[in-house]
Order: sequence, then structure tokens, then C-alpha cells
Amino acid sequence: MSRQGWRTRQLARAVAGAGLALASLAASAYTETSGGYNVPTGVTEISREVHGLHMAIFWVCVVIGIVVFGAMIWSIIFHRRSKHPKPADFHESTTVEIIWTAIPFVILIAIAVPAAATLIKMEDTRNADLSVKITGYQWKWHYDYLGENVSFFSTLSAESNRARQLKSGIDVNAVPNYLVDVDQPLVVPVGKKVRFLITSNDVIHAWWVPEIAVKKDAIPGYVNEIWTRIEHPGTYRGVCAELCGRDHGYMPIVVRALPEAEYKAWLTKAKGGVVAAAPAVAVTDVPADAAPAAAPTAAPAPAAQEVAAAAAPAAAPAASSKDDLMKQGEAVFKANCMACHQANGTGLPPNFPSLVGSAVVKGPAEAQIAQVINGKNLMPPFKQLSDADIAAVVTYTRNAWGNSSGVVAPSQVAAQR
Ligand code: HEC
Ligand SMILES: [Cu+2]
Repeated sequence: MSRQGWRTRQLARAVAGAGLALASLAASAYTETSGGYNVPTGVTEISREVHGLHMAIFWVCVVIGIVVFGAMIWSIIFHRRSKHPKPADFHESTTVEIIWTAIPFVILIAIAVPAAATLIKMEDTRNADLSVKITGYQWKWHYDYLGENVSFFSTLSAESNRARQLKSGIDVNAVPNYLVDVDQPLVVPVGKKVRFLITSNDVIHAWWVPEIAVKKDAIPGYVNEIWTRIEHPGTYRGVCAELCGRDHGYMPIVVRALPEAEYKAWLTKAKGGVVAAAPAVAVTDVPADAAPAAAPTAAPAPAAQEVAAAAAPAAAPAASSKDDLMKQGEAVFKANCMACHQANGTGLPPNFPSLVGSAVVKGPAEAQIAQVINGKNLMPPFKQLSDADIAAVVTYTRNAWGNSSGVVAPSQVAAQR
């Protein structure tokens, strides 16, 4: 076989390989609702419309691309200098100028009409069945079910948070839903119109969940509105879509859509303050992918609560309020402090000090409260937590792991704001 023939075959093989790779890429883009390379079709009327618009405009662009590049390539080949050494010399053709203004104009109008119709639909937040206020924080989300007296923070799941630490030694591929899992998902009912009021407490964030085609900026001092009506029970994940500082990549969003009855049950529990139990109620009707993620986060909270409740019934009022503070404080600690100070309080020295026997923890409560409210060096401020949560977490750190430095009341925190 000649060297030339061998080269040609190698080339043909490479081209065929690349073609196959492209074809499978295209196939994955079209078959998956998400996780592919295309905009997902999603699970709402709006998300399907957005997908349809995206595809229609994509094909318009493909046709324009073929026509424009075709004309260019044709001119380059058939009017090259060796064929036409003396170029044609013409200008100011009114007909051509009208045509190349009119055609793009018609194309733009043809695109704008359906796009505007969908945009108007997205903006129509009237007659919502429920409203949830979403507030962006550096770096977590807060959900407030308006009029229901249910509100909570949603932060990166403990597993992801541990794995993401520098030199954590954890294989992130082994962490389910790495960086797109949270401790407490936003729970909404299926088939109901849910209005979102989106704002921020600090810098600009953006609340983005591709499968429901909701992406809105969260801007301090403004309230943006948008809505969704999810058709299928399931777990839908998203992320903050506005560069918002150091941990921008670590404030994911999880929306769990439940059948109405299960949502009601969850809401009733949440009103009793047991928000962490959400996934436990949910697992029955959500797709299989949600179950493994739900189990580890869901299990410890109710169990811990039951144990604590069982252990405490006969305690005196003062002692029981300390127990309550410790119990609440542990939950607040796990959600906000554990990544740096570790579950057992020993921290990750030298950067993140141990709280076991720490001088600050043993010292006056005022100094420790001030440090938690305002932060210090690498420790971020936690002023967004309620007085009760700060009192609880300070009490917890002062009395867990062999520490014993007394109880802090919410009123002390309020006085130091
Ligand atoms: C992003 C990591 C981080 C998080 C999250 C964090 N801390 Fe800290 N914490 C630090 C760092 C760093 C210091 C040391 C600050 C300094 O003195 O420069 C510190 C110091 C402390 C100290 C004083 C310890 C000592 O001996 O100096 C206490 C008490 C404390 N943190 C409590 C908390 C509590 C309570 C929370 C949760 C509400 C929390 N921290 C969350 C990083 C963190
Ligand atoms: Cu953000």
C-alpha cells in the first residue's frame, strides 16, 4: 500500500470518528431533559415554550449561516483571481440594498412575535396559588412562604461542602449530586401557580433552575417577580447564575415538587418548625435520582429530634430551655459553621481554629456573640441569622464537646445588634 493511500485512510478514519462523536453529542442533547448540552425541555408550559423558541431560532440561525457562508465560499471559489483577474466594479444597487434590509427585518419580526408572547406570559404573576419570597445571601438562599409562617435557609449539603474543601481527600465523583445538593430544598406543590418574589440581602445573585425555565436576578433593594407551575413531581436543581463573590459556585438551588397532599403535609410539619424533615415526607413520590440524596440529609434530623424529645420530658423549665437551645444550636451549627469548624468542633487548624476549649468560647459571651454577628478575618459574618439562632449556636459551641461556658439568651444577641 502506498504511503499516500495510508494517509488518506487515516484521515478518513479520523473524520468518521469525529462525525460519530458529534452525532452522539447531538443525540444526547436531544434525548435528555437535562444534563445534556441543549436547553432542557423542562417540566412546565413555559419551559417547553422556551425550548421551542430556542430551537426555532437555532434553525433560523443555521439557515442564515448556510446562506451567508455559502455565498462567501461560492464567491471565493468561482470568482477567484485566477478565474477573474479583473474584478467587477459596481456599487449602489437600490434593489440589493432594499432586499438586504427587508429580509433581516422580516426575520427579526418573525422571531420577536412568539418570543414576546412567551415573555409576557412569564411576567404574568396574577392569580398565584402561593407566593415564596426568595432572598439571596452570600452564599445561600432563604425561602419565605408568605402568609404561612414558614421560612428557612437552604445551604450547600454537608457532603458536598466537606468534599469541596481543599485537600479534603474525598473523591467528588463519589458524592451524589456534588455541588447541586442542599440541606433543605424549596418544596412546592405540583400543578399550582407559584409566584416567586426574588431579592437579595447583599450583592446581586440570580435564581436559576433550568428545568422550570426560571432565571431571575436577585438584586438588593428590588423585588423581581416570576412564576412557575410544575407539572411533574420531582427534584429540579439549579445554581446561582450571577457571579456573587468567593463562594458563588457553592450556593445551589434544589426545588422539590410534591403532589398537593404531600406538600400540605410538609407545610404542616414545617409550621411546627420541623423543616429539616422535608425530604422524609417527600421520598415516596419523587424520581429515583432524588432518593439517595434525600436519605442521608433527612435521616439525622428527625432522629436527633426524637432522641432529644425522649430524653427531656421530665426536665425543669430552665434545663429544658437549655436543651432546646442546644438542640437548635446543633442544627444551626451543622448548617452554618461545620464546614470550617467541623462537626466535632476541632476545626481545621491553622486556618480554622478549634472551638474545643478555645479562649473565645471560654471567655465573655459578648465577645463571642460579636464575632458571630460581625465575622472576623476569614470567618464570615452571620448577622443574617435570627437572634434565636445566634443565641442557640453560641450556646451550643459554649457547651458542646466538653465546653461548659453557660447559656446565651436571644435578648443578649438582640442587645448587641
Ligand atoms: C468560612 C469558615 C468559617 C465559618 C463558616 C465559621 N467560622 Fe468561626 N472562625 C473561622 C475563622 C477563620 C476563625 C478565626 C478568626 C480569627 O481569629 O482570625 C473563627 C473563629 C471562631 C471562633 C473563635 C475561636 C477562637 O478561639 O478564636 C468562634 C467561637 C467561632 N468561630 C464560631 C463560629 C460559629 C458559631 C460559626 C457558625 C455560626 C462559625 N464560627 C462559622 C472560620 C469560620
Ligand atoms: Cu450568588
